[in-house]
Amino acid sequence: MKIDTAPKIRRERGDRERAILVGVQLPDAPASYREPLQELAQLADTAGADTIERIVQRREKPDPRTFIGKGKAAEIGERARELEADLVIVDHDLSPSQARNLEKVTGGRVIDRTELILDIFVRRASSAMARAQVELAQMEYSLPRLKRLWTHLDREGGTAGPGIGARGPGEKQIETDRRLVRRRIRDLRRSLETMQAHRVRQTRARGQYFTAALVGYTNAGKSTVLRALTGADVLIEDRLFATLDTTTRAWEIAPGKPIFLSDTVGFIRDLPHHLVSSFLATLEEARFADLLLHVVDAADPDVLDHIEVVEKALFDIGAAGVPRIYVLNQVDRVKDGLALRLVEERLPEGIKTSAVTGEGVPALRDRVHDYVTRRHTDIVVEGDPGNGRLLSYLREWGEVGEITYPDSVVHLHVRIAPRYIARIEEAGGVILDK
Ligand SMILES: Nc1nc2c(ncn2[C@@H]2O[C@H](COP(=O)(O)OP(=O)(O)OP(=O)(O)O)[C@@H](O)[C@H]2O)c(=O)[nH]1
Ligand SMILES: [Mg+2]
Repeated sequence: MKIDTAPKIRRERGDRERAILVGVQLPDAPASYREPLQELAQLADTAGADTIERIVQRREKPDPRTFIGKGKAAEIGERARELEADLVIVDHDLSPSQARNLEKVTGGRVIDRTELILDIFVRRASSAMARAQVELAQMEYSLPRLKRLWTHLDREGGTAGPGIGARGPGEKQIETDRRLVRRRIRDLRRSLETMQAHRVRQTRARGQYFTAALVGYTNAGKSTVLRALTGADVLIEDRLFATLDTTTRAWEIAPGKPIFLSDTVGFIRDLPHHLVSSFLATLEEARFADLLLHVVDAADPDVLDHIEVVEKALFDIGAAGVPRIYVLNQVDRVKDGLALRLVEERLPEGIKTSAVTGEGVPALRDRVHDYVTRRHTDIVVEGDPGNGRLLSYLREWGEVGEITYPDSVVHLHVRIAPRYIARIEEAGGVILDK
């Protein structure tokens, strides 16, 4: 099959590509994009391309044929040749025909923001599940764009022109490829379902435990917070999308009181919808958590926008209703006190931390501990005095207070979270009193 799923940024022999970044500033762009192409440059860097020039064009609306104006596109092509650029990266989503037209006008390789993000995911996905999710997103993205690969055949084939019903070899090939891609999409969906079912079984096995998930904008410091809290040895990098897989760690919020804490894939403005839908399975971790720790980079000038992007994404994946604790991370890097105050105003309950210096980490742990135990209720459980299993279950999941021995039974006064009450009877206890 001739579907090109290789990374679009080529990095053979370890050398990096030279990219020109192009953005269009539309009137409705958020005012806060002080450096409109900053994030794109970071994405390009993560994918293996150096930014050699940034070009921003102001427009009322995108050009339907080329997105940027045709004259500007020709100019960019000129500049690309002058600077010996390898490719042009456009900070927007291009329709298949806009991408095609732009390549014609500039005379070089053009990729859009979605392709760039997909590219990073392709490079970084390492688990079977992440790889399948990325490939699915890639296939869905390329389906409407297959023609682009084959247009040269139409020209070379010398078969009937573009008349109605005329089909050159390119057309037939596209049909074949489309069928192959659709079949691959079906297969991928099926194997993802199987992997997902396995995951659900794993998650269920943790069902009686309290679970929390770290969520947030990419590069906010989620993995660093996971490490600071649990000591987990996870990948931490000053790169976008370092984490693509969910890592779950047991975390003792108090001696002998573990909960589970998961690190998740980060969000970004305009995350390609193919990726969101194919990564839904990974994001379920957030959806089914008892508590979210929304980590923000308090030192980022665009932090307020990032918070909105994440909140909207959480809404889209069905996690809007999960309670949250906000973590204002990277306070050690904050230089602008006023900007920090704005974040604090937006998130008055947030906890200021530095996952690097450790500042605020104990306060975060206490807050989570309070949250987990706040919902505890006091109950009295009756059991057999010889039932060691009951006592150890209650000691593990609750705080056992007074113990009395009326007649030949034992009464245990316990403070415990509602989620653990159901299993007391399985352990041979009878709940007397709530
Ligand atoms: N100075 C400082 N740097 C931090 C802090 N927290 C994280 N970092 C740095 O920020 C960068 C990103 O941290 P990660 O933990 O990888 O961020 P993430 O949110 O997991 O990012 P993705 O997995 O890429 O979405 C790394 O270079 C960290 O060392 C902090 O509190 N202070
Ligand atoms: Mg991470």
